[in-house]
Amino acid sequence: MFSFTIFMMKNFATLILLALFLFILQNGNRIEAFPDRIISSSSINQPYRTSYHFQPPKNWMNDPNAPMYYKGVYHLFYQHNPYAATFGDRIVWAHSVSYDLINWIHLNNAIEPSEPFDINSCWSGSATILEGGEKPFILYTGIDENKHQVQNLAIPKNASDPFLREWIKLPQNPVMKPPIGVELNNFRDPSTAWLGNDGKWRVVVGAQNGDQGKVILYHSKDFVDWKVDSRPFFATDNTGVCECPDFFPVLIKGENGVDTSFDHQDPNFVRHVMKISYLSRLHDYYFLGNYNVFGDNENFVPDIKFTGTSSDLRYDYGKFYASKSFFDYAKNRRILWGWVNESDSTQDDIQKGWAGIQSIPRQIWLDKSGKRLVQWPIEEIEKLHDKQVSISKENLLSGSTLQVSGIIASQVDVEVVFEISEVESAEWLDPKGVDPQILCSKKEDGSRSGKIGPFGLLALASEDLREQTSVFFQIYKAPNRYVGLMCSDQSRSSLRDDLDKTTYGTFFDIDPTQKTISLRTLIDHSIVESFGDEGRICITSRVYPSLAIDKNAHLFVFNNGIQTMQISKLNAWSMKQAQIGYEGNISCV
Ligand code: DQQ
Repeated sequence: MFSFTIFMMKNFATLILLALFLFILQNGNRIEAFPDRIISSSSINQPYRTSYHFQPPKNWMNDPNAPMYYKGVYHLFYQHNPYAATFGDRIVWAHSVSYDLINWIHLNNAIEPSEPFDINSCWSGSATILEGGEKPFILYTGIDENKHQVQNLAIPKNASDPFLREWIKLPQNPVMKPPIGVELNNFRDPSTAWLGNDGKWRVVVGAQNGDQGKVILYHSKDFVDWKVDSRPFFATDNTGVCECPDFFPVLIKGENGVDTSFDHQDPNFVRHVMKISYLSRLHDYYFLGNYNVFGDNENFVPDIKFTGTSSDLRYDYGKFYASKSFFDYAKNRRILWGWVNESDSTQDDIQKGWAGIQSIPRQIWLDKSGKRLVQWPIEEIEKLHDKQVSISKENLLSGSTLQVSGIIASQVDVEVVFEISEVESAEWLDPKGVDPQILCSKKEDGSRSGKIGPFGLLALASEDLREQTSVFFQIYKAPNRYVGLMCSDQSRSSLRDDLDKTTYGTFFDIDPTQKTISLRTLIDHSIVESFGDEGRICITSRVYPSLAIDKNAHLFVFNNGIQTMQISKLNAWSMKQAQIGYEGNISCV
């Protein structure tokens, strides 16, 4: 019999429900119902806690680690400081499980510093499931007794426990030490491994030497004894360390995902993605390209090299870092998680008692153009859809703002499709050398105006619009093509002035035959997570309104362009709270 500690129970009825829920779990039956959430996002003291984005009960969280699907259960581990709302020098792997990636049960920490090879922190890593889905291995970075970075292996104590509650560190640890040409404190974040046609496992690890960022390849026959490949698998100059490399195949056609070990030799079916988190920029960049295996020589060659300019491809042009994907065997899809950090001060985080949330898990696949990836919130979030309001075929005249009433605008999923007519009349802009982020921040007489756009949404807005986070598009005619600009402007997101209110933005290609442009935005108290042009462009921001809180938050659609825009359709759903259970010695804010 295991014991449970339940904190912050508001009433006896909830306690009974939770006990019943855990009793059923303990007896091996899968149930979909979760107990009522214990922390209320609408609490006066906690207006910025989210309702349906993943976050720990309290304290600091950063990178998602080792997401996986195992024996009917989704697992998310994450970098966590259990002692404070700030990053620390004893980072652990916290652990939560879910049946649907939306409702979660927080478990005890899975991996904590305890041995010479990880005594100063257990940093990021990944899971690989071996032996036909029966044996999950975790490779993670340990900060050892000398503060050097090494890679370690952990396996479940009891692989038949679908919750994988307890983990054992292997006696062979560390299984990788910084090789020659790699800095001792810049060697970290092993990826999910893949199996080559020669029966050997491969894994990549992020590293740095001088200003060069490197991704280093290792081989192993047994997953325990690893041999380094002395040639970098992938490298970029003047970038600094490559954190959290993620390397995986994507199908050329279709939205399904494939296992990381999918036949890597077949270029007719798959392309490869290398994602790097560059610490120097705190952004996640991805490269599409070829995975080459020529005898002993293996590398990844990107179609387009890193330029260090705004034309490099990113998963998200706002706040989104240290992301990790996994192949979901249950639904044949690849799912991406990313860490979304705060935009308030460390002092604010200490006061709130927490910092860091995860993005909504996103399904990810290759766009039909083959030139970029598409990301879309997993279908399961629709389970949280509550009251719906719709608008269709409504004209938005130049300078107009239309309120979307009848929903809880502080926790909403909204999708709007605008009709683009007369794209030929778009104003001229040569995007070469123009920084989209600066263009997004430009305001003429307080409100931008162009021919087609800006048009979009005002999220987490106060009734008088003094507070608003505006997510919008503007369309331009460029040399030989049309381009869209997508922006998320946080400059008026709060009356508070002690916040990072950087405006985010990017250019993207518009197909001239395209008649509509869509924007889906997930609003959740302090996060505005947007998917533009059917998920080809994502921008996530963190905002902390002082007026537009809970029931005082409003949602508007607007058009500041000269040309009338038609809302072809708009659907908005108030979102229910995700249900969160607690097991083990977990305490809440
Ligand atoms: N976070 C981890 C590192 C990783 C970094 C430490 C990325 O392993 O490189 O918490 O955010």
